[in-house]
Amino acid sequence: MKAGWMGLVACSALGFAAQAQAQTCAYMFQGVNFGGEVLEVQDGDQVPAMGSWNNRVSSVKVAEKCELYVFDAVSYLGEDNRLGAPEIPDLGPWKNRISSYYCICSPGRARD
Ligand SMILES: [Ca+2]
Repeated sequence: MKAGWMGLVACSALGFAAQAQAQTCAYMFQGVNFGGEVLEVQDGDQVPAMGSWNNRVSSVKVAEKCELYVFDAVSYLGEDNRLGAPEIPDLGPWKNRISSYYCICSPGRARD
């Protein structure tokens, strides 16, 4: 039904391999323009429920070669979106809406 599920399967395999060398995949911020509290997301992270961060992310930074997949509902359900731009200071229609996510970086690429 959703293209995101294929990515989720790939993410599970890649995320497992990435555990050994945790790297920052993205940062999420509660305020626009990267303000307020910040949540660091590691390569391979899969978060089906965000607790106090539910519907509170307003801006994000995504590391180079990495992609952050976000969902409107918990457990990777609802509308989804792929965020690959390096910096998104205002999520616009996705502001205060993300309820689950996973983040994956391309394998075999060196990043700082
Ligand atoms: Ca939501």
